[in-house]
Amino acid sequence: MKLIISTTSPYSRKCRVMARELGLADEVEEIEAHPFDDDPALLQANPLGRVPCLVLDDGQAFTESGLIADYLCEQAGEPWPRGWNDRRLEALGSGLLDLTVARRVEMVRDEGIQSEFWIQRRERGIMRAIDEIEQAVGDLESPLAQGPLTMAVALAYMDFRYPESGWRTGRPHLTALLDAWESRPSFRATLPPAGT
Ligand SMILES: N[C@@H](CCC(=O)N[C@@H](CS)C(=O)NCC(=O)O)C(=O)O
Repeated sequence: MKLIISTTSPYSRKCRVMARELGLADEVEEIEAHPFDDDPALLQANPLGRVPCLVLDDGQAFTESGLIADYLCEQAGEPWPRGWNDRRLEALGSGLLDLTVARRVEMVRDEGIQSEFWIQRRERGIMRAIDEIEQAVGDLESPLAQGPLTMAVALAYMDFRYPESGWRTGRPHLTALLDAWESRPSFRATLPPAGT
């Protein structure tokens, strides 16, 4: 199968980390496409024009990182716990990702059309979400599940695109969660290239 990705996309990173963690790296060929270049291979696989997109050997394409993550877990024999608590944590982590990406999109618009209203609205949402997540991950048994991974990917993306947020201050559980993921080869192998 082929996984169409961008190396700076946190949604792509989640799927790339999972392929490595689940022992599927040899079966998942990564193909790079920058979504804003309207790469024909990406548009053919995913009419939404977004990464990641997983294309199976029979041509069937899966969009949405959460769906791709579930598919990869099934292929690997469901080695990670996946109850409602994990799904709840994953939804919070995905929401944090969405807000952080939306903030970034607003920040890179030309100055004249940037909206301070939307930037501030996203930032308030991000801070409320990480406070909630700090409580929610307090008694996690293991970082190896989709919920904690999604949160770790979102926090790493904040370090990458919103480093001035200062999210670590007063949030020891989140700091420990990202530290745990950053020590893993799968996470190190999927770092966005420097200077991007
Ligand atoms: N909900 C989607 C979001 C994917 C997404 O927004 N990817 C971004 C890159 S980080 C993208 O391809 N953006 C291009 C666009 O929105 O046109 C998922 O979880 O896969």
